[in-house]
Amino acid sequence: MIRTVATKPYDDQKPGTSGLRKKVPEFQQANYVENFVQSIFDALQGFEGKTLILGGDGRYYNREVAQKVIAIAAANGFGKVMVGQGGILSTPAASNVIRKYKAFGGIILSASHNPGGPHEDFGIKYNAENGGPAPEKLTDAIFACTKAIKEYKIADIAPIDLDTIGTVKAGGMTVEVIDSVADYAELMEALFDFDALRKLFKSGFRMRFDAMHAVTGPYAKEILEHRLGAAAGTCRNFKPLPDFGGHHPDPNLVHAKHLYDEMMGPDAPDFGAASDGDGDRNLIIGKGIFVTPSDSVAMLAANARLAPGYKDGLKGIARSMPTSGAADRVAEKLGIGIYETPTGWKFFGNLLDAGMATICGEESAGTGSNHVREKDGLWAVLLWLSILAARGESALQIVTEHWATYGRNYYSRHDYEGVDSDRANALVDELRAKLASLPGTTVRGLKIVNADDFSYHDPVDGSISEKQGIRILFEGNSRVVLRLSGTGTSGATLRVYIERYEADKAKHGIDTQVALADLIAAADDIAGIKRHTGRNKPSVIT
Ligand code: G16
Repeated sequence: MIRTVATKPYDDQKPGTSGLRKKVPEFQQANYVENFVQSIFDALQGFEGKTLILGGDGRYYNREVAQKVIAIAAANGFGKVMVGQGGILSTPAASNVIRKYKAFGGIILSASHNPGGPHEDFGIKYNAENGGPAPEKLTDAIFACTKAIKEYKIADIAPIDLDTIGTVKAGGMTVEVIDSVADYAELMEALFDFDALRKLFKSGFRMRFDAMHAVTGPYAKEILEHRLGAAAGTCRNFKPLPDFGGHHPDPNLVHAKHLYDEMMGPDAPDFGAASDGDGDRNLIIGKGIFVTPSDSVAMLAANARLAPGYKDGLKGIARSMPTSGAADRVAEKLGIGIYETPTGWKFFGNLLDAGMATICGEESAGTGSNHVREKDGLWAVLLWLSILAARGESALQIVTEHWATYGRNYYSRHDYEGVDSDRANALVDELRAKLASLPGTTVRGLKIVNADDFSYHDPVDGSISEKQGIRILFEGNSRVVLRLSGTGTSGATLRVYIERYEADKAKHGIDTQVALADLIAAADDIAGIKRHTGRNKPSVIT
């Protein structure tokens, strides 16, 4: 039976950088999930009888919400829901499944790298038929529906057994529980030379992969240990847990410090990597060398031809605006296009669909290619392994040689988390108001040549996205970028991105924070970071 249930709108269901993210208790309010899911369907057209993909990162509340989505999808007229076993699909795996089975779209239950548990974060996002995050036009339409919603439709069906692979009928709709890993592993086999990777591991190559008790555990175990023959124990923390073992599944130098320490230690394996809550981010650490995400996208792009999936070369590279310019130099050398987009993977979709870009990357530990329409943590790991295998060199050698060829972009991001929202907005407003007066002035001996608020003109659909980050450009191509995060759930997170380009090989061995010290001080002088936030230092430095 289908029920139509009267409801009242919530006024805070605006999707952020990547879907709606809130604390679990907020999602547990009466009809909160139902309202949002119904609003997604209200904003869409033409899905009657079609297939919806459903999966999540396995965090607390994943199963309950998966059941609700199925019941609401049935009541709204979907023909079929394909759901990952246990309600689990990594974000890139979900993107792949949407594309592979030509689904109408998909719902992904994830708050990505944010912590999980009864008092931590949850999230819901919609991906369209190209497998990518809903574009802004659609997220705006969803938000408009959440503000006007009066009722939702739900089918009275018994909870689906999400653990048993197979097909059942429910509420006039088909529900198919699929293996969460198989389709994704098959896609990776098509892109990479698994024989070459097996040889690498057979030769004694040692690796450590930390799944951080998040969704990539089963994927990494299957691909690295079972299919590629990496030694048992290569994958650590591989069992997905609803609270990620009490940790923060964010693969950065703070939350994956144990991996960093191991990789810098005397008995370090040859290669270390980690992924986040929903499997789209990656952390790459070679023996004795951390590779910044911005450098990683440049190095992957420069060497991608070494993997079969990219042997014909790249069409173009896209990076988010705050990501360093390292990839620009690679694109220039390869003679291909380079595109600078706002933060958010959704902005890459058009470029990938139009065949203008093949590899995309972001400073926030995200790299991916046109194989799906999301960033993909394990894909980045497999491409790095393919490059290491083909070149027969260590990560340290590859990085050093890359800098020698292209120059080094010293780069760091300073995050001020949980800042009072009014204070953070005041900082941004004050800075915006003085942008026009900055060019020509000198701060800490650094001459400002330009200052603006980034605005993106999508070359494919002509849409314009404004106020996407404040850029302060200094003489010599150094820059500072400031913006507020769109993924946090408590207060505001101020992100300060600092970058300096250094062509001289003799100056490539400086500690990053030392190399950027004057720019960091200048950023505070210009934006009044300490004054506005009341903080003496960032909460996280990456
Ligand atoms: C999401 C987006 C990314 C973005 C990141 C950080 O990643 O998909 O495109 O770079 O958030 O965004 P912000 O700086 O606004 O917090 P994820 O891994 O959280 O889905």
